[in-house]
Amino acid sequence: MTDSCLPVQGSPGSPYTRKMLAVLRYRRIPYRFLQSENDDLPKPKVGLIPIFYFADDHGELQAEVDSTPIIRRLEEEYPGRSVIPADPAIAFINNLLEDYGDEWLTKAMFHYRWHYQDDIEMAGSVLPHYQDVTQSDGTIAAMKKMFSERQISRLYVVGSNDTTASVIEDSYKRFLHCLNNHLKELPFLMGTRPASADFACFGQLTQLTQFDPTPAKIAAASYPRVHAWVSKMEDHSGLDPAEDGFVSTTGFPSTLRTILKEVGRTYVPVMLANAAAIDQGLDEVTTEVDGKPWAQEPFPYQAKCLQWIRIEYARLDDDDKNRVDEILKDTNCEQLFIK
Ligand SMILES: N[C@@H](CCC(=O)N[C@@H](CS)C(=O)NCC(=O)O)C(=O)O
Repeated sequence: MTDSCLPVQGSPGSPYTRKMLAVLRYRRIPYRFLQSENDDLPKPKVGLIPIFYFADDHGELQAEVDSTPIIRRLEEEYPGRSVIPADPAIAFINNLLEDYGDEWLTKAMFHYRWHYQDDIEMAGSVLPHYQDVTQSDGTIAAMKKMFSERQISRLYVVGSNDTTASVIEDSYKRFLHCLNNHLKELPFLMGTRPASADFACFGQLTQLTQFDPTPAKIAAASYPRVHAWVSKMEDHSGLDPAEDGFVSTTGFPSTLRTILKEVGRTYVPVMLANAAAIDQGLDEVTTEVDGKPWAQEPFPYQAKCLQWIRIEYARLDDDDKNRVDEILKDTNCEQLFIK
């Protein structure tokens, strides 16, 4: 390929786009950010953003989506400044936290954005401009209506409904609290250098703490440290990571274990109930989170995520598995691997 800048299509309002742009900046991978659709480029198999265009062996661009495997592919194609810890046990914990960011925090993001009137108004008014800021007010108004109605009608996908609203909101507040405490000790989730879990949580938090008015107010009022962390995460191209900057299983930070307990309280029961519902062909997932009822439609992609985590766990050797088990003991995350 003549142009060595990796083309990426996405939008500033997309948490996964923000996750990936921040990875590219931190890793110093040259890219070009396409903020609108380009008909000359191939379409991905699934209509999601961000889309990465990788050249194949013949130099033809192929469209890829799904941030988690793309991060692993970038690790292979661009050496240095890795966001995946070298120790397999710590890498496993990182992957679990990355999935929590991608698959659980996104529930809070989507819920707040399309549940509350102030938030609907904000997202509905601003997001349509991201395609093209010169669009007329009339065009924007029509898009605002269409887009908001579509997104509100899809709240069920992430499991936001009257039963789950308070569970999702309580979990967002607890996560901010735990992250804030952790950041008093360490600048990143996995140590003194950023890992893919940081980027996943960051992506969702760009919207939650800095865009959508209801969750942003909560963050600004009580967690200015987290607000600042999010702004800093956007561009760590100037950070020089220490080779041994990731945490280790000996002396594992207690504040990170507290975050894992939060993961075990919410993400774990819902991921398990979701996978069980899909296995049994049920049309509703029901469980309890934190003693409160949870009900949503099954989400097949999240059952796959659980399968990937289980495969990864099964691949750990005995020593790595023991060290992971020791960290996850009594966090409820260990339930993910008990069949
Ligand atoms: N698992 C995917 C999720 C990507 C995703 O859900 N993207 C959202 C935007 S943030 C999307 O494209 N939704 C489809 C739509 O809005 O039509 C990833 O990690 O990249």
